[in-house]
Amino acid sequence: MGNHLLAAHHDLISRVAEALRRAHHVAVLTGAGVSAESGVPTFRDAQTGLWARYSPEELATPQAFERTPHLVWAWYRWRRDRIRRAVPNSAHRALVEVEHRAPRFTLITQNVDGLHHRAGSRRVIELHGNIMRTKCSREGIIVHTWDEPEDDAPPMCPRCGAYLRPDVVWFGEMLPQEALRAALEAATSADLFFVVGTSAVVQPAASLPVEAARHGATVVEVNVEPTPVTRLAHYVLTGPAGTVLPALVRAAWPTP
Ligand code: BV8
Repeated sequence: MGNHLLAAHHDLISRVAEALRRAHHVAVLTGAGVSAESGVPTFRDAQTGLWARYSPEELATPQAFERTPHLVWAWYRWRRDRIRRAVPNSAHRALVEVEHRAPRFTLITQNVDGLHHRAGSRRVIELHGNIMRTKCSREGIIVHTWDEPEDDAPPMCPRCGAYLRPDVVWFGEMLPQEALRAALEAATSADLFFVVGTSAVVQPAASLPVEAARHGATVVEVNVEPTPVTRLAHYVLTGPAGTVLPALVRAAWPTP
């Protein structure tokens, strides 16, 4: 990054850090970009290997599970294995620090990888569920242990025999009502709203920064590229979340 860019960036960081220090309620919406530096592929990353020929939108649906349960189950098992090997990165850790410092803090994530919890975040709203949780596809109850079948077939519910499925929200499925309500309440009451590492296209999550701005919040976007949120953000910090967020925390709360 050239010196002039660095200087502009530095000035921007200082102004956002000042807003962070003064904020009463900080709310943050994260997307796959905060887990990218932990090696968890984002939805926009080209899928690799066997999955290269599929797009997440066509696999993360009830129809796909209905039609090809083995394929969808195998995709989630592959993703769970990658997530188990991933560790939270400095972006996740910076958000834990903000949670400790802000008078009120709400973390709303679209991610299903559980890395915010593993980093130490406590107040986390998981809008789209959690890939490490598995439920009965018929009863919806969470199942903790099951017999892994020999082939790629999804395991059966020990109670009713229906296929098990990941406890995530698929396209076309309703979001968990309580999570969505809490996220909307946070977005409309926050005075500082961060949007970090999301392409901001998936609804209704992508409406949260719009609601926040409508209710007078200062909106800060952290991303490596422009998104539909960029035009409504008051501050746009362009760069990887793993670099920008720690720099913000250091500037807001310098440690001796
Ligand atoms: C609902 C869980 C309604 C599953 C996910 C037309 C047709 C059909 C449906 C719709 C339609 N129009 C709108 C819809 C609704 C649909 C939708 O929004 N579709 C989109 C594609 C247009 N939404 C839904 O279906 C939702 N439900 O609307 O229900 C309803 C109403 C009544 C009755 C019944 C139903 C459900 C949406 C939830 C889907 N599930 N995930 C799983 O994980 O397998 S969504 C999934 O993609 C993620 O969870 C995430 O939310 C979403 C987008 O991903 P991002 O997180 O943004 O990641 P992405 O890869 O896109 O971008 C990464 C960003 O990070 C980029 O900007 C990149 O620049 C940046 N980045 C990269 N590296 C870094 C970085 N930034 C910073 N630092 C870095 N290092």
